[in-house]
Amino acid sequence: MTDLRLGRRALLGGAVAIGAAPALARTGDDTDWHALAKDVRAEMQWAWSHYRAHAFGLDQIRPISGGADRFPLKTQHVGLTLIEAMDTLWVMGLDAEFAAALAWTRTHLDFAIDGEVSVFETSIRIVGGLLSAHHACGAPHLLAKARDMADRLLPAFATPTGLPYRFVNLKTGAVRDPATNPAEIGTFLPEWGTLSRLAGDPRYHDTAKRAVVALFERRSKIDLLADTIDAVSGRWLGRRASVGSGADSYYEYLWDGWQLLGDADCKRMYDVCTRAILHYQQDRRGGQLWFADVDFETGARLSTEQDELAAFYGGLLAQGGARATGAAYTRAWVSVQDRFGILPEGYDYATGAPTQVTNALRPELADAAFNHWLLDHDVAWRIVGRDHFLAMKRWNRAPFGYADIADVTTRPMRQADHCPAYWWSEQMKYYYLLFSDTPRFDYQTNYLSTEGNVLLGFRPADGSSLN
Ligand code: IFL
Repeated sequence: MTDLRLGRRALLGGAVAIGAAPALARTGDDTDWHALAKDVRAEMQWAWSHYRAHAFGLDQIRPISGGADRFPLKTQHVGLTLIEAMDTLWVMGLDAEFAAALAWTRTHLDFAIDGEVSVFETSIRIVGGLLSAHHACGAPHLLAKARDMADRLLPAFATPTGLPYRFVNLKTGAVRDPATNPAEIGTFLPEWGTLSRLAGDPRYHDTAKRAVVALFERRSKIDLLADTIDAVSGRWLGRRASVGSGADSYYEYLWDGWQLLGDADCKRMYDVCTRAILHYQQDRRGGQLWFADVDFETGARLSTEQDELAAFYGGLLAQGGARATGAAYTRAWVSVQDRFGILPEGYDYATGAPTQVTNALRPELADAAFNHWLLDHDVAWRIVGRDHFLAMKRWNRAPFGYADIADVTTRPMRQADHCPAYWWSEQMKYYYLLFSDTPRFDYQTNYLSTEGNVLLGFRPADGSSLN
């Protein structure tokens, strides 16, 4: 197992301007950022009060009706929102709310359920959520439960290739669906590396690393990955190379393996993949930078449609050193936000038309703004985050919390009765960290997972260090 090396962000820090950013040069000078942070915190507290009253311990509150839905199991609640919200409550100083959630976890977390979950979703949300809550407060049972869940996911990786099946039964270990993708293969290492370090058991780290490397070794001759692969045979089933859905966090976690764990293999793999993506997928049109989907073996262009999920990618490119390119890509997404208010789930940059008019209360643009801001502290990124928050407050606020949008092109926007649990872990935390300058977070040395879980960087108010 690789030695833990902390703080790539600290090493990369320093005042580097984002370059000429006319599209971002909007008024921000008069914004009272700390007052805005208080508003974010108040919205979190308000939404939490509804979750507490109507759905406490259930997976996801329905923000229009006040009901609840289940995820990641179909048959039973596991308290997903509560797990995802905990470290956000903590970093916002909502200590009474955090304490109530922590008390619930002491008696209610039970993962011995005869039901099937997505291995990827369960790891980033539940293993990651429990680890970040443990990082916040040090409670040993949170670490034990994170480990218990990871143990239940491990059977999915028992394939000849080391690539995981997509689904596993939490009680029986029965696996299903080997037709998987880069994101569902390679989004484990920061959480599982952290778990190995804390538990003193290398199996989690080594299993996650094996899967990442096994996929990388199957890249094409031009160093691109396709979107679908058979976990048992290791044969590609698709041809589309993309930075969006199905691929996104594979690249994110290559960089993160280096950033959090100091794993030089991950840095090398990140550099190889990124060089190929920049060479074959970059598409500059009308003064904007986009990333086309291409054939993974020839580089031939397949599509100019972008998933909203890809809006995180500019922040990742900047973290990896390509700051101007990353900023240009994020600015392209900001121009779409300026047009629609809320990003559509799918957008064709060739036609300028949405290809999917929904929005699943997505955090990606706020995520990118936060990552850019951590690197250069340019107020332009705070403004992007501010506009993202204010648009969300205007269009997504519902009677019992925040809701998805069914159609971003209607006015008023039509809402859908669903609040994904990542909302509690991601954008609310990104906004707050971006605006608040809270002493509970180390802005130099930190690590946030793809789900916004803080695995490194929490600080107690008294300045001592946390676990
Ligand atoms: O689960 C979230 C996470 O950011 C991710 N993919 C999609 C979700 C948010 O849109 O990796």
